[in-house]
Amino acid sequence: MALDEFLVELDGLTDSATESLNAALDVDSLEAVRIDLLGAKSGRLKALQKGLAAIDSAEKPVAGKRFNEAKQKIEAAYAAAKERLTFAVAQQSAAGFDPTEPGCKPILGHLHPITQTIEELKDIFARLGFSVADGPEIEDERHNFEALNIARSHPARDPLDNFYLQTATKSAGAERSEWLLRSQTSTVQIRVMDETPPPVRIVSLGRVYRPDTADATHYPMFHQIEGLLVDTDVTMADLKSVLRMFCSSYLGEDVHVRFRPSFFPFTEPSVEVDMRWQDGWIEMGGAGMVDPNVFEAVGYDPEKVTGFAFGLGVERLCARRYGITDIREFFKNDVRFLHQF
Ligand code: FA5
Repeated sequence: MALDEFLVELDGLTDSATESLNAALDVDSLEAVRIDLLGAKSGRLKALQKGLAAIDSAEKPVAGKRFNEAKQKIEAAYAAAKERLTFAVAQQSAAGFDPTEPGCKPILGHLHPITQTIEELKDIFARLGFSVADGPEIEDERHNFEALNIARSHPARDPLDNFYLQTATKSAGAERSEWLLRSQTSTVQIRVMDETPPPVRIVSLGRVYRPDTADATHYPMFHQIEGLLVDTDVTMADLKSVLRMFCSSYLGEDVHVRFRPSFFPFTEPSVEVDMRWQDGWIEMGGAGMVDPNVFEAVGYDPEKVTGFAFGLGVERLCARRYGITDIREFFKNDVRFLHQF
C-alpha cells in the first residue's frame, strides 16, 4: 500500500471515529462504537494497522508515527466521551433520589427470649458472687445419678423417664457405662466438686431433656439454672435468702415465694420453690442442703463443709416474668411472638 493512500484512510478513520464518539448518547452505544473502532480482534484501527506491513520500508517510520498519533487521538476522544456519559448517568440517578421518601428499615433479629433470660440470670447471680460453670449435655450415670445419691432402683432412673443413648464403652480399659441426655443440671454440681476443692459458689445454665409430654408448663427439652454454694457453716437461711434475693431481682419486689417441704436424694432437707402466679402457685424448682452422701462421692468431708443447691426452670421463670401462659410458645419459632422480646 502506498503511503499517501494509507494516510488518507487514516485521516478518514480518525475523523469518523471522533464524530461517532462525540455523538454517542449513552454508555451502551459508546461501548458499541468502541468495539467497532478499537476492538482488539476486528476493530477498524486494528485492520488499518495491518496495512502498515505493506508500506515501503523507507516510508514505514512516517506511517507508524502518524498511525500512533491517530490512535492516541481516537483513544482520547473515547475517554472524553466515556467521562461525559458516566457523569450524565450519575446526575440522572442523583435526580431520581428523593431524600424525603421514607427509607426501607432493615429487619434486625435479636436473641431468643430464653437466651436473653439466661444472660440476665447470669448477671444477677454474678452480683451475688456466683461464677458460671458449664457441663456436657450427654452425661454418664455417675454424674446424672450415682454421685447425686440417686440409687439404681430410684424411679428417676427409669428408661421411660430418660433419654438413654446406646450403651457405649467409655474408653479403652474403662468400665462400661450407660449414657443419656442429662435430665437435670445437677450433674454440674458433681463435675465442679470433682475438680475444685471447697469453697464453691457457682451457677450453671443449660439444656436438659426428659420424655415429658409437652403442655403449658412442660417441654421435653428445657433449660435449668443450677446453683451450688459450699463453704463452712452454710445454712438453710442462706439458701432462702439467696433465692428470695434472686426472685425479687428478676421478678420484682412484689413476687411471693413459697418453700414447700419436698424430697430430692441429693439434698437433705429439700424444698420445692413455688411462686405466686395469677390465682395460684407455679413450681419454679427444687432446692435444699447438699446431702452428706454427695459430699462423700466427690471427696469432700461432710464433717467440715456444708452447702446448698437449687435448680430452677428457666422457661417458667421467663414465662412468669413476661406473663406468657404456655411455654410451648418459646419453641414454635413464630417471629410474631419472638419479636415482642
Ligand atoms: C430437679 O431437676 C432438681 N435437679 C432440682 C434441684 C437442684 C433440687 C438442686 C435440689 C437441689 P425438678 O425435676 O423438680 O428438680 O425440676 C426443677 C424445675 O425444672 C421444675 O420446678 C420446673 O421449673 C422445671 N421443669 C421440670 N420439668 C420440666 C419440663 N418438662 N419442662 C419445663 N420445665 C420443667
